Amino acid sequence: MSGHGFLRIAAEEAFAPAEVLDRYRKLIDAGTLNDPGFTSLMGFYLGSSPRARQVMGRMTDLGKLRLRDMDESGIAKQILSLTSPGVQVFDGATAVALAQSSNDQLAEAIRNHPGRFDGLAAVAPQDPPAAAKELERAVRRLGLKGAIVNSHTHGEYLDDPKFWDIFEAAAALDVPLYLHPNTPSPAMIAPLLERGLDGAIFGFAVETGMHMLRIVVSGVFDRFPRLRMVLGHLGEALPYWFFRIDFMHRAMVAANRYPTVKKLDRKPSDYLKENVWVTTSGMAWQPPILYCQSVLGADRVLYAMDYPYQFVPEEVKVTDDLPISDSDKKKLYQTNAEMVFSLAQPLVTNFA
Ligand code: 1DF
Ligand code: MN
Repeated sequence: MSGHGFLRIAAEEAFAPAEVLDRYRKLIDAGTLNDPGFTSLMGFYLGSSPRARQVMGRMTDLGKLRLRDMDESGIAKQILSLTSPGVQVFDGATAVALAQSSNDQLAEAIRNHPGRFDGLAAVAPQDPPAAAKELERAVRRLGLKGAIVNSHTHGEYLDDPKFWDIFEAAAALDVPLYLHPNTPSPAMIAPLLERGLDGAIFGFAVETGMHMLRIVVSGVFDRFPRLRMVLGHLGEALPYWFFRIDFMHRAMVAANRYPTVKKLDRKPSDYLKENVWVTTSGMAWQPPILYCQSVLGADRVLYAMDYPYQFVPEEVKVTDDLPISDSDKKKLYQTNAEMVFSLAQPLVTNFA
């Protein structure tokens, strides 16, 4: 898998302990959760369709099968994370406990296959101080490289200051926070669900792009200027919107139109260019990859596959064949990920 002068690192690759999938099943069967997106999408993946079996058969594997698929598609390393929606659908106490056990299992898989895996910690936004503590444990004791949050948590978004312990911990530990998609929150899902647009086809991007914009306009990056975040799916469409977002944000601030829309230190797009990295997950198509490299810079775009949801081994050829320099290709596949996730950093083992 070498011989090109680069290693292919895939940055948004999912796994799930069987125990978490069991809990999803129980939650759906109980019928007590108000989250139509979760019920519909996870209900589908826990079912018996060929696609569900093919995805879930790979989801729980952190060994032979996964490594064989990586070898077949030329992936040197997966940066693993607990699948969406992580622990965010559970009650707080359950979520805190499951995040810990999932992170422990992830760390074990990383230890068992040196060089092939790294990982991002699951955290429970339901309990922000516990999430911050678990992130610290995951980074300092388990050697994980950051955290993942799967957009809304019970309909709530991270721009609410009650969640800012999580941003503070990520900034203090100097690790990135990956804002991964989730199905749209209950308050916005109905018209998407009616036409089957709630999931990865489009609803994920509507939900997650909006969530990132809420974070930007709320001033999170003014409060935490060194915070690094990562978005999948080539930035959930936001890079395409920079001009209009900047123009309208400025106009709204000038008109003093909303009490919640305040002047920021910088333009919205400045934060999206300088605090945010984007990955190519699920977007194996040259035009938007080249567009993102041109708008964000070649240092800001990282390769991801989105295994096992998106596993088409030949797709790697799309990125291999990009009409870009060898050095930009190495950034895309390898060095940007090494930089943003600090992959070379040794684990601090003397943390008490
Ligand atoms: C799908 C894709 C489902 C992703 C996911 O979670 C998910 C899909 C249930 O293709 O239906 O996380 N994804 O990461 O793109
Ligand atoms: Mn994904």
